[in-house]
Amino acid sequence: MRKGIALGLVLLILLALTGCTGKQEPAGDNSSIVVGFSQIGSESSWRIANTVSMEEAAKKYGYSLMTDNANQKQAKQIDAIRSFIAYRVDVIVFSPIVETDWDNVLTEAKQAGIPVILMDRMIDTKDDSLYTAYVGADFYAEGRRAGEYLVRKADAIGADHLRIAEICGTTDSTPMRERHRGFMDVIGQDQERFQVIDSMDGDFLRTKGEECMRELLNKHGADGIDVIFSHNDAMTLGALDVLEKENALDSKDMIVITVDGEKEAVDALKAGRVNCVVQCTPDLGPAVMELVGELKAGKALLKVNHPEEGAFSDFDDLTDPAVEGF
Ligand code: GYE
Repeated sequence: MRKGIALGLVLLILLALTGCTGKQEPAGDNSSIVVGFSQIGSESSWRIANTVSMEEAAKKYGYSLMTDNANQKQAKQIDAIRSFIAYRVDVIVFSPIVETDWDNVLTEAKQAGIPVILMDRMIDTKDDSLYTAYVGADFYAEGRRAGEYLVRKADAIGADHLRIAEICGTTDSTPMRERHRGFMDVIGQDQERFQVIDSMDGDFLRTKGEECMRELLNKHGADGIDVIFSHNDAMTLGALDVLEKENALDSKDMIVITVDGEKEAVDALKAGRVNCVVQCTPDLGPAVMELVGELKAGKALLKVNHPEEGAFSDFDDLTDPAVEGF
C-alpha cells in the first residue's frame, strides 16, 4: 500500500516536471515543443537561406529546434530521423534529398506516433499517411514558367530553331524532376522549334555547373548552344563563370534561364548576363512552424502547401525595386 502511494507521488512529480499533464502549453512558452529538422546540406545559397528561415521561424514561435545537416547524404538523413524518433521529438520536419526509399524510416516515425512534415521536396510513396503535410514550391509550375518565358523570347526574336542545353539538379529530386517536366510540357509542343540537345546532372552545385558547362562547350561549342536552362542559380553562376572565362559569349548570344532568385542571379539578370530568373522562395520556415502550431492544437492540416511565386525576365522593368533576390 505504502509502496503504491510512493509510486503515485513519483509519477505525479514526473508529470509535473515534464509538463505531460495533457494540458495545452502555456501561451508564450513553447520551448517544450521539440522539432527535429533534417536538412539536406549546404549545397546552394537557396539551401543556406532555407536553413536560416527555419531557425528564425522556430525562434519566433519559441520552439526548440534540433537541426541535423546531412551533407548531401540520404543515409545521414535516415540516421537523423531515427535519432529524432529515439529522442521522441514532437514533430519531424525534413527535406528529402531524393524522392525514393523513405517508407521504412517514415513507418518507424508513424509507429512511434510522431508526425512528419515534408519541407521543400516531396517523396515518392504509395502510402500518403507517412507524412502529415508538405510545404514547398510547385516545381512543375516553375518549369512551366521557364518554358513560357522561352516561347515568348523565341517569338520576340523571331527564332525558328533553338538548341537547348539543360543543366539539371540532383537526379531523382523533386525540383529536378518537376522543373524538367514543366519545361518540357511547354516547349515539347513545338519540337521543330525547341530542341533539347543535352541534359546533364549538375547536382545543384556551382562547381558541377562549371563542369557541365565545360563539357557542353567541348561537345557542342558555343556556336552549337542557343539556350541554357539551368535548374538553379548556383549551377547557372558556375556555368556563366566558364562561359565568360572562355570568352564564349563574345560572338554568341545565349539565352540563359535560371531558377531560385538569389541576389547574385537577380543582379546577373539586371546586368544582362541572365535572361530569366524563375523564383523559388527558400523562406518556408514560417509556414512550417505555423503547421507545427496547428498540429499541437489538434487541428487537421492542409496536405499540400505551396508558396506564391513568379518570375523576373528581360521583358520586365528591371529598375523596379520589387525585382530583387534573397
Ligand atoms: O532550387 C536549389 C537547392 O530543393 C528548391 O535545392 C530546392 C533546390 C533549390 O539546392 O538551389
